[in-house]
Amino acid sequence: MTTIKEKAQDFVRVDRRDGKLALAHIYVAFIALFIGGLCGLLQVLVRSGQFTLPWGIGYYQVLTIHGVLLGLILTTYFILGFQIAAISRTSGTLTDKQRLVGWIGFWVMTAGTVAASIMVLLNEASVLYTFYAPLQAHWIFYVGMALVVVGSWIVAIAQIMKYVEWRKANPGQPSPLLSFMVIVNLAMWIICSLGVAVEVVFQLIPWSLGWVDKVDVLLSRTLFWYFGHPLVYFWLLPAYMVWYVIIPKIIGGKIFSDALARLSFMLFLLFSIPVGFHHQLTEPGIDSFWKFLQVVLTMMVVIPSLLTAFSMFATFELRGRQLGGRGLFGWFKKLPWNDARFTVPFIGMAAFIPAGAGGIINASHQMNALIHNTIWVTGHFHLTLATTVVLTFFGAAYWLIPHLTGRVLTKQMNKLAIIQAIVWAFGMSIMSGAMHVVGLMGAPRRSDFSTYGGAQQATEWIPYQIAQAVGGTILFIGIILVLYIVANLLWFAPKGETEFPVGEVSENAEKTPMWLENWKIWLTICIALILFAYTVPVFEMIQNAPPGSKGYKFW
Ligand code: HAS
Repeated sequence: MTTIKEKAQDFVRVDRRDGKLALAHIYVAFIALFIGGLCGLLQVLVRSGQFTLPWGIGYYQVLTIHGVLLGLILTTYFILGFQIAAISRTSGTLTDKQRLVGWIGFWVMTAGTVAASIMVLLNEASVLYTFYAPLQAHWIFYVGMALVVVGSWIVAIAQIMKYVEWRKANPGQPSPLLSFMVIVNLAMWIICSLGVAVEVVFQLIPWSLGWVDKVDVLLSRTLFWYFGHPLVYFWLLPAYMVWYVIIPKIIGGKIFSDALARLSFMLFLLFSIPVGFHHQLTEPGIDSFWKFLQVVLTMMVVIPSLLTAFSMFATFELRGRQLGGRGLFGWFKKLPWNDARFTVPFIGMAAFIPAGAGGIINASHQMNALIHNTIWVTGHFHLTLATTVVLTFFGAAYWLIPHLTGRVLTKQMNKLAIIQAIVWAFGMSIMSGAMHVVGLMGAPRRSDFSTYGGAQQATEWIPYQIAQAVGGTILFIGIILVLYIVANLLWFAPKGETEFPVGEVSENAEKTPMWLENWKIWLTICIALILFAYTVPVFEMIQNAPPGSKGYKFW
């Protein structure tokens, strides 16, 4: 096992200039965590029925800030920052041109974030993070969100340029695993975000500016969910990068199989996009055959997660046995439980077992009818995104930030980081557990219970709403703790060298076949699947659109 406080060694360091670009993203991510987390606290208090927001602040305004800042801004910025560092670490320092492209993307995204945030704060865009029509926001909000997407493409281009350069310089060789994973995630992101870009540019902006009177709601939701489901895998895949590539090094083990890791990422590219209808199973206007098809494809996207579970268990068991663990579970005790870089993401992994089971329930058409639009769904994504993914990001921040700032995670901070994760897991178990249970009792999500003195609430829901407030308050303490550790790592921790750990592949693993990196094959299958799943239903939506909602004469 590598020690927590690294001595000056021959680490491969991320170039300081690339590190600055990565850190700029990470700063924005943690600012978003603070503001978004505060709004989360306000929300659970309002839903408990015991608290009313002061100064005329609206519940949906707070909910929009929470969802946009945590679901869209924290994630996108952290992921792009992490990926810049990962590409620079494994494929080499960015050229000046690539870095400049990265900075341009960063500033475009940030201009968009500021514009959209101002509109939400002014209560001109309380449309939630899904900005479903017919809820309408100020046009500046939509332009801001479009800039965030376009900016992210520009940052992505900088990373892709480096990868292409590496491939050209090393013909016939598989690229470094971490770089390959970054590029799969970006390919998925670019293909899926085209959907939301079309929705925003061709439907929502013209409508919010009054250029068209109506908007085709079904089409706009379809374009959103074409983007929205792969969006959740855009969040998940960087966590998987940490699990597959970083964690084996931290525990002193090896990557179980490079080929298996690549295959699982490629399966995500194929199956994460043509599944958006599983968010629209209750919507009329989509033929049940297409819903059925996308439910089948959703079950396919579970497979790479099962491969990941298998691979992680194998890595842990092999390492535990190497350290002398005996019997069925003896190896488990040998893992480095006192190292936050391992334990924090591990808690996230463990949470993914019930979280993933919940996802499978959601995707099953009949069971979806029970939970759709209930707060069960909110419970689901607080386990997946706000626990599995977020705890993995926190665990990664504990070595990434000191690596980039030239500092070290001290023993005290390491201990606090483990406490933070336990606090988080405890608070989340209460909050998300209560959400799941009361969701099954029919409690709706996204409902403002503060009006009419909470009269819309069924009395049997109230104890669970209070439990959510208790869990949410504990989670907010978790946010304060993580921000304290991050501030320490940014500005106050002792100077020193921290490793950016990158695992090596086990010598027993099969050689990686080159077809796994043949983009022509994979992108062709990916596009064919999207066309198969979406062409006919979208054509039918446009053909049967309500009068006036097509807006443009050329439709
Ligand atoms: Fe989901 C709704 C289906 C995964 C996020 N999901 C949402 C929403 C969000 C979200 C944000 O089909 C709400 C959107 C909204 O606002 O309306 N989801 C799935 C399925 C999966 C899934 C099938 N979701 C995620 C992930 C997310 C996420 C990941 C974020 C990061 N989801 C749905 C559906 C809906 C939905 C429906 C719509 C519901 C509705 O009606 O509105 C699958 O990908 C899950 C597969 C995962 C597994 C788990 C594998 C386990 C692993 C851990 C191994 C652990 C180890 C540690 C090794 C099968 C890899 C050892 C541990 C020890 C304890 C020893």
